[in-house]
Amino acid sequence: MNPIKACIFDLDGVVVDTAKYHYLAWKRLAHELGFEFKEIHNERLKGVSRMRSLEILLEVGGLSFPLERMEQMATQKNEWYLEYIRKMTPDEILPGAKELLEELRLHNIKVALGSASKNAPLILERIGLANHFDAILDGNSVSVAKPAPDIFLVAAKALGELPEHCIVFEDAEAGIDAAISAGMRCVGIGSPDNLGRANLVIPNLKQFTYDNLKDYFLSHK
Ligand code: B16
Ligand code: MG
Repeated sequence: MNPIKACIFDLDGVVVDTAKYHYLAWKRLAHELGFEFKEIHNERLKGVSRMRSLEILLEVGGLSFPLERMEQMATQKNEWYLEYIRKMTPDEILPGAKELLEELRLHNIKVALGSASKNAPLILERIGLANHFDAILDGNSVSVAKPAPDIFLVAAKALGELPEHCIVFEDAEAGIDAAISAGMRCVGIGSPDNLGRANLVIPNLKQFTYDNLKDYFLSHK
């Protein structure tokens, strides 16, 4: 049985709900381009990089543009997104996330952030959790995004731990696939309908403890 030495947390959907701000900003861009971007479409953007999100959005609108124009659009969307996240407060931390991070460190389990977002450091600072991680890896830390395993592999390396000793907490299919490719065990946060490939799926981190983690992973292969 592999021990648990480190936990790697995704940000959006696990620690905070920034998907709603991404949605507002993408919706505004779609509106300017003359089509409607619905909440159901937004599901496809969870966990994927900014440029991949834009590709999906343009696919929904049936539009295509040269790369240079797409880069301008992504920059514009990010400026709108930043208007929202600059106003975030610690009240927006999802239930149970801060408690679990603190409990893990108390038991000498290392914790890292492994997010696709290039805005992760700003978000952590706004919600007051920047000092709760031993390492912070974000969209600037790797050149290939989830579902590639890179973000989680660099996080394990930054913590000085082997992938098989790490547990990933993820809310997106792309993130679960990234964890599996990295050779890590993972907890899906959300529904087994789309996160069924995770070892364990829970609805949220509310009242989820280090004991729950040990009970599951140290008694299952
Ligand atoms: P940014 P995560 C992801 O965060 C979001 O789920 C995804 O919707 C977003 O496109 C991606 O970050 C990039 O974000 O535009 O801020 O760089 O779930 O990996 O923490
Ligand atoms: Mg996420």
